[in-house]
Amino acid sequence: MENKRIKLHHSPFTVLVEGNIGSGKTTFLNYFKQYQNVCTLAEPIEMWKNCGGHNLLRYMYEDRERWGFTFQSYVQLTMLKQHTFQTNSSIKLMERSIYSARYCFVEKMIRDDILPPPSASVIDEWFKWATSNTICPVDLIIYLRASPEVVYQRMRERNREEEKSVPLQYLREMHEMHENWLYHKTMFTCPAPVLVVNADLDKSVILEEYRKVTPNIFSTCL
Ligand code: DGT
Repeated sequence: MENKRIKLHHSPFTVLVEGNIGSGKTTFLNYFKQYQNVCTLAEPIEMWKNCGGHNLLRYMYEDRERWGFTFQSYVQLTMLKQHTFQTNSSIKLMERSIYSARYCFVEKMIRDDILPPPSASVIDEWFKWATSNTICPVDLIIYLRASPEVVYQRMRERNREEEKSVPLQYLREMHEMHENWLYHKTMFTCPAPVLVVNADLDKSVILEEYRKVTPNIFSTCL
């Protein structure tokens, strides 16, 4: 029988790009596409919008109580696929992670009573198994730190169909989840050192900000 165990043949320097909705994670990843030894893994949002023909992202925003567990289960699976993705590049940049899914989004659902305790336990058992089995290694976290008002404006401008009903208050609350985890470090542990980037800056000047952190990403892995 074929051995289907997950083996990580090559372990690249793995960087998680984290930050609130609309903080510029995709732009950050796109900036690094110019480097040949960097593998960039965008968030699997297209998969969330089409799981066997079902738009789970839309369902989740329409009825978080009904679809919260379904959505987070699928997010966790798709994130695990990203974490275990094999590359020969020396650096792997990932948009979000199994960690922000659990520590920010699932945690918010638990606090809002969206996820009943048994459902939260199932997610947690999977999460604990995955993160204690060295299949989700992390070396550095880039935190794109942006104010809720700025990301709200960006979210409105990009006009993603599924996000039309997302209020500023939700972005404020998600901001707090990210802040407590990655900035104040009062909630959960960080799986790697955190580098904070001012993500409020306008697109015209943000590339300069990205340029500043480039040595941190490259030097540590050489
Ligand atoms: P960017 O490039 O910083 O603008 O990134 P976004 O906003 O395209 O990507 P992200 O991950 O912040 O959010 C994409 C959408 O998916 C957004 O509506 C929030 C949602 N989302 C992402 N991960 C999770 C999750 O684990 N749970 C829940 N409930 N929603 C999530």
